[in-house]
This record gives sequence, structure tokens and C-alpha cells, in this order.
Amino acid sequence: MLESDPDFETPEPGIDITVTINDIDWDQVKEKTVANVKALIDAKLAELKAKIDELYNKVDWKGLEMYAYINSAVMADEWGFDMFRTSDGGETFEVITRDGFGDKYNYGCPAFLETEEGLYFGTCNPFYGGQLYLLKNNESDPEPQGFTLSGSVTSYLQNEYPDAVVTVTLTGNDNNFTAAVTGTDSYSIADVPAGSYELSVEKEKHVTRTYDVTVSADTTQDVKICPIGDATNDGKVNMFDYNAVYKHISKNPELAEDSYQRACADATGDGKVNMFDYNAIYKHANKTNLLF
Ligand SMILES: [Ca+2]
Ligand SMILES: [Ca+2]
Repeated sequence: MLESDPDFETPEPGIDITVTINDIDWDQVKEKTVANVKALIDAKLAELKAKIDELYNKVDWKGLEMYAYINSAVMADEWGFDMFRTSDGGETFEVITRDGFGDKYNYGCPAFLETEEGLYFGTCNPFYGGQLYLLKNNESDPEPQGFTLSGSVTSYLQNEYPDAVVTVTLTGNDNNFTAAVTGTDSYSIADVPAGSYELSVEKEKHVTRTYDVTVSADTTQDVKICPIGDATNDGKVNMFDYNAVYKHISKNPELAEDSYQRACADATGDGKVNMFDYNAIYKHANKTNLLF
């Protein structure tokens, strides 16, 4: 139950304390509200600007510029420590390594030990530990790194044998070097010592082809092989091919001895180009007995 408050005084009658809504000047209210909000925003913006200015003034802009410059120079540099040697007291220098002996994580080389075997180097490597290297006496020239032999690969019958790859084999005539790689559009063989080589190119239902290659620098040798029976070497086996075989048999003109065209014309693979090859290619072209 509410009880009456003895201190509460009832307003005296006759004093009008009500303000009717019609007494408010709404245009003035709107103007004042907008002005107040604008003033508030301006004040906050000024505060924010002062903070930004303070932050801006705290930055070492010259230092930042220097940092960016040094950083890009460091990133552009090859990783791994550099080491040089001089035999004339610092007049001229010879490079021993510019890339931490080929390991980019070798960032320093603080330890040296002179022995009868040669000079040992101990490297700093934060990822998998320091390493030990030996520069042997009187070995001024590093081992040759070798070269890269590469080129484009052209072959055919992609529709008939979509999974077939070309195998490129490089065999050294004088240094027992052998490397085989597979590919469809290109090949690349790295670390090839300088020398003379036979490059052999093989693929299913194609006639193996060999190229003589001499390597004394990075070398490009594009290769192309053709299907069995493709005497014209255009990738297709059709009437032009059995015509070429016919002309060869008629000696008008003959396909050159040891030529790749002649090897492709030998559809029966017996080392000779004769009527049997003509027949085989003719049957393939007429789809009565396919070669592939
Ligand atoms: Ca052809
Ligand atoms: Ca033959």
C-alpha cells in the first residue's frame, strides 16, 4: 500500500507549469542541433588530427627511407656469405664463394683451420647447424659445374597414345655421362660436363632419332621424332608417304642413306626400304591394316 508523503506539497493553483508543444520554435531547434553536432564532430576531428600529427612526428622518416633502401638491396643480394682471398696484400681479390659454398643458409664463416690437407672452414647455419669445408692445397679452380642441355620436343600420335612420353637420353662419347629425362613439349638435362654426346629421342610408335651434340656451354638442341611410316616427316602417314617410298624404290629420287626420312620409311623395321614398306604404309593409309 502506498502511503501519502507528508512533505509533498501540492502546487498552488493558478501557476501554469505546462508548456505546450506549439510554443517550441522547431526551426531554431533544428538549427541548434545541427550546429551542436557539427561542433562535436569538429572537436573530435581536431582531437584525432592532433593524435595523427603526434604519431607522424614520432616516425623517423629518414630512417624508414634508409631501411627500405637497405632492405631491397639485401633482398636483391644472393644469400649465403661472401668470401674472398688476396695474394697481394689486398690489392686485388679473388672470389672463393658468393653464396655460402652453395648453401644460402650459411650466413657466416667465422672459423678457419690451417692443416696439411688444406684450409678448413667452419660455417654458421641457424637452420641445420654449422658445416665444415675443406679447401685443398693448390686447388685454385673449383670443379666445373657442367652445363644445361635443353630444347623443345616435337612428336605425334597424341590422340592415339595420350599417355605416351618422349624419352630423351644423353650419352657421353668420352666421359661416360648418361642421363634420361621424359617430357612431351620440352626437355632439360642439367650438369652436363663439356664434351661430345649422342642425344637419343624415343617414343611409342615413333622412329627413334639420334642427334650428335657438342656441349661447351649451355646448349639448345630442339628434337623432333615422327611416327613409323612417316617418310615425309610431317607427322601423318598417308598417300604422300607411300608415294615417297615408291619413288625411293624407283630411285627417283632415293631417300638419302642414313637419313631420318629413310628410317621412318622402313615401316616393317627390317633396315631396308622396299615394296613391303610400300605395302604396309599403303594399307595404313587405306585403313585396311593400321601401323598404330
Ligand atoms: Ca607423312
Ligand atoms: Ca622395311
